[in-house]
Amino acid sequence: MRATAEANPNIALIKYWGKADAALNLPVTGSLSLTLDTAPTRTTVELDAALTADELVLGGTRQSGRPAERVSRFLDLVRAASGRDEYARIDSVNLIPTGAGLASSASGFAALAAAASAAYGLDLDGRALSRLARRGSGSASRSIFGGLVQWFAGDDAASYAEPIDRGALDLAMVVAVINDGPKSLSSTEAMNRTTGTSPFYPAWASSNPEQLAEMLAAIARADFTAVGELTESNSLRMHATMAAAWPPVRYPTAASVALLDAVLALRADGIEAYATMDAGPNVKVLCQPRNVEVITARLSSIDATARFLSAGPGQGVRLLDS
Ligand code: 2P0
Repeated sequence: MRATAEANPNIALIKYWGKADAALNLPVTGSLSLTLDTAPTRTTVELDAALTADELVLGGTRQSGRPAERVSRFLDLVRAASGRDEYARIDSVNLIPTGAGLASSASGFAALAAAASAAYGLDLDGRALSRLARRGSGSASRSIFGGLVQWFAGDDAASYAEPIDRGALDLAMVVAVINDGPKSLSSTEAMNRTTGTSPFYPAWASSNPEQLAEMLAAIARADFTAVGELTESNSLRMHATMAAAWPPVRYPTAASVALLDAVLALRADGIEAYATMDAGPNVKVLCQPRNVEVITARLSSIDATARFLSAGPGQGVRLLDS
């Protein structure tokens, strides 16, 4: 009747951008990510027969409106599967607040899926948990697992995530947290606008599986350079589809572009660094652990107002004593 779970954010190296089915949250293409070892979300779910509605508390603040409804709709799925109808109290915190919204819906719904399914008495394996987390937020399906993770496109039964052996690949990520300007469009809205209006979207949908296959091959031969080049290329392609939507969707700001230039300059100097960006202005740099310091120093010399985090491969979702 009460359970607590913790999950980490993940950053896609081959992106998810576009839904084949909005109700089931099925992606148009597969994607592949790295779960990070920082900024976990910890969530407790407690059933209470006296409640007349779910109660959501995020970071100590009681929520209403859209976030609360989204969580309640998600819990409806868990109630339907468990045959229990009690409402629940949900208490969720980001243990290392980054102020960056660092994939918080991924860690958030992964932790919620694990805590809620345990609290309602469902015994789900990793695959079933990943399918459940997907219904809350697509990218959450990947935060169920640690390290490199692939999420499959397909129907409801086939669209889940699975961990991939990273072999001898030594991976790290430097995250530049840029705080400028108002919060942009939500990724769900941006995705729907892109699929609905961008003439480049069909090219994305057909080429993304090719880059995913190339990425899997690069990982299998532990070819860091190919992994990095594919990561940067895939991100640029995704943002190009958005630039061609109408009204256009553009997440990179001038500060982001300055950091993208700095990453190019690092490579020109022989330091392997590859940039990727998501639904916001922050720049994430895929690198090898030995280059984290030099990359952070260079990027901070370009942008003195950004904050920098570094991360390695992190673990998948886990239940804690509650
Ligand atoms: C990704 N992003 O693969 C892509 C790349 C952002 C850019 O998944 O609508 O919050 O909840 O399924 O998972 C962010 O979108 O979207 C995301 P919903 P989600 O990481």
